[in-house]
Parts: sequence; structure tokens; C-alpha cells
Amino acid sequence: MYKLKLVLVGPTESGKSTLANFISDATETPITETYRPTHCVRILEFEATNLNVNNRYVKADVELWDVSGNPAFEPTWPALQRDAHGVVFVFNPDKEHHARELDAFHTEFVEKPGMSDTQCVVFAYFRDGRQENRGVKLSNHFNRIPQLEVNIDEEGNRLRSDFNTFISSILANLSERNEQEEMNIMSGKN
Ligand SMILES: Nc1nc2c(ncn2[C@@H]2O[C@H](COP(=O)(O)OP(=O)(O)O)[C@@H](O)[C@H]2O)c(=O)[nH]1
Ligand SMILES: [Mg+2]
Repeated sequence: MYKLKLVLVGPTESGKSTLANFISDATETPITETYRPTHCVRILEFEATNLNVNNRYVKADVELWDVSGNPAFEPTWPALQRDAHGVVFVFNPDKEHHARELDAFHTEFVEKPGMSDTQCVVFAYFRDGRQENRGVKLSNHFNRIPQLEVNIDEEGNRLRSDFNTFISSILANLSERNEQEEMNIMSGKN
């Protein structure tokens, strides 16, 4: 069984906790109207199944770290990032400042720890069926990171399958890297 740690990051009130509840829970999670900010971090665990990794179907135990976007917790981010296999960025395209705020998360969670773009994905989180701000352009840091538009109410199943595709691609990269390391060990490169 594979074990994966993913961090979920982005500005406050972008929909991270709602998304985390939805992804980690097979049942419907009602959206509450009152905003409850996440304090520092909340860790959700779930099993992802039916992951196509190099044409084999596998399962993975996923730890989803729902990180508070409040800058007051910024000093904790390096510790929360440690040993993560992937980063999921979330922003609300209807809030103009969100696209800009994502850069700070990219610096802390991708650039500083030296994560690769292939370990990242961006979810543009739409509410209430609003669609006007599709295709928001993020800064150059995000040029090579897939940006997916998600809407829990209308396209929840697609969100689940997009998420599984992301997990599968991380696992495929990890297994490729492991094979490469084994070859390096065998050829004495390490
Ligand atoms: N109407 C509506 N509200 C939503 C939706 N998704 C999230 N919210 C609300 O938006 C706020 C922020 O969501 P939350 O997931 O806590 O954001 P976080 O700070 O990024 O974790 C909360 O008050 C949610 O209830 C949605 O699809 N429709
Ligand atoms: Mg939250």
C-alpha cells in the first residue's frame, strides 16, 4: 500500500476545508454558511482507490494536510511541508487578490523545499455555479502547473476523478524515481 502526504494550501476562505471534507469523505458534506477558519492545520486521512499507475490499479493511504492560509501561521509552514509528496493549491477566482496571494504559498511549499512542478496542482474553486472568472492567469511560477476549475455542487464527480488523476501522477513519478535510484545504486552512482 502506498502512503502519501499532500498539503492543501491557499488564501483563507478559498474553499480548502470544504474541498478537503469533500475529497476525504464519500458522503455529502453540507456547506455551512458561517465561515470557520482552520486553526494552523487539520489532517484528514482517507484511502484513495482505483488509481491507475502505469496501467496497474492501486490504492493509497492519503494524508491530506489542510493548512490554514492565515499568515499568522506562516512560521509553521516549513514544518508542515516536511516530507510532503504533493502540493494542492486552492484559490477562489472570484476574489481578485487570491491569484496574487498564491505566490507566497508557492515560495514556501514548492520553491524553498525544492519540490518539482510535477508534484503540484492548482484548483480554481468556484461557488454557487458562478463561472465568469474561468481561466484566471496566475503568475509565472504556475506556468507548468496544471490548473483545474472545480465546482463541488455541479461537478463533484469530476473533482474526485481529477484529484485521483493527480494522486496517480504523483505515484507514477515516485515509482519512476525509485527505479532510477535502484539503477543508480546498481551502477554505483550513489
Ligand atoms: N455558498 C457556498 N459557500 C461555500 C462553498 N464552498 C465553501 N463555501 C463557504 O466559503 C467559506 C470558506 O470555505 P472554507 O472551505 O472554510 O475555506 P478555507 O479557509 O480555504 O478552508 C465557508 O464559509 C464555506 O461555507 C460553495 O460551494 N458555496
Ligand atoms: Mg480552512
